[in-house]
Amino acid sequence: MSELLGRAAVEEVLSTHWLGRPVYYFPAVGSTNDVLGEMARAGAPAGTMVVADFQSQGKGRLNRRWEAPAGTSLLISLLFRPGWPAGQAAWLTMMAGLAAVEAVQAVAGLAAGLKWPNDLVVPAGEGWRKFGGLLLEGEFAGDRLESAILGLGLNANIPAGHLSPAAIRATSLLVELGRPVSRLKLLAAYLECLEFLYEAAGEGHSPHPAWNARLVTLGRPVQVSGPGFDRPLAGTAEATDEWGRLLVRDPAGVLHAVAAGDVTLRG
Ligand code: BT5
Repeated sequence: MSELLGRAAVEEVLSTHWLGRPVYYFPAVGSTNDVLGEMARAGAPAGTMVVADFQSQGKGRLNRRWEAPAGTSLLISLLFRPGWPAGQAAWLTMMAGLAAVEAVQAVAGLAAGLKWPNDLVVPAGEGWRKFGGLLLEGEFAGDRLESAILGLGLNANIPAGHLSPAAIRATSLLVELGRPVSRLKLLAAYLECLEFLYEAAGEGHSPHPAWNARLVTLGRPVQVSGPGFDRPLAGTAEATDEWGRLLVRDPAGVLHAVAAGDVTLRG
């Protein structure tokens, strides 16, 4: 079992100016995104963070579940109030993915990648194994992203036998490295990097090139499925665009820009 979290312990390691402040720590919650969502509606400031050691109703996309044993993971949500054009919302997921793999590299020495659109993965054979995921929930006012809750679940120290049985190809940093990783150090590194990227984005620096370079899915035969598809789209994942859409070339040569979905490798 890794070190305990807790508000004081988190505050002590934070090196950010505003991101992750104030900190609200809960030993157990339903979902950190839901708790922070309520705080946001009550006027919480940008930067507010909710950290938990256990979630009974952890959420993935499309009402899927995010499952992690108590005290083993990073389960956090951050509040942003960007005021960006709505189409730019995916930048937050991009920046968070980049910050998470940078943190994993810096703290654990593990080269990680990103699987479009929101997975943290390590390469494994021809494919990958997932050790984390991001969940962005936005509130829009007209064409503006008024506020956004950015959730991160990162399997730091989940032992092999305790990975969610529902999860396909799940792993943890502990499983990959054979030793536990400090969740506090990971958290501090994640926030520092994310704050830097967010401020750079405010000055017009797009996270897209760096994010695109970390994607493990490009140039490969894929199948994309999801609520927006009558049947799965098969093709080659050629590239992504500035707004995070996956550009898939089908066998007839038509290029499809996919905003949301699930990607699996073909063949
Ligand atoms: C995600 O969704 O990957 C986003 C996960 C975000 C979780 C964080 S935790 C803090 C914050 N508060 C919340 O309530 N949520 C966020 P998606 O791409 O839809 O993937 C969900 C799928 O991942 C599930 O259907 C399982 O197959 C798999 N899964 C569940 N738990 C997992 C785990 N611990 N590790 C790897 N895969 C898992």
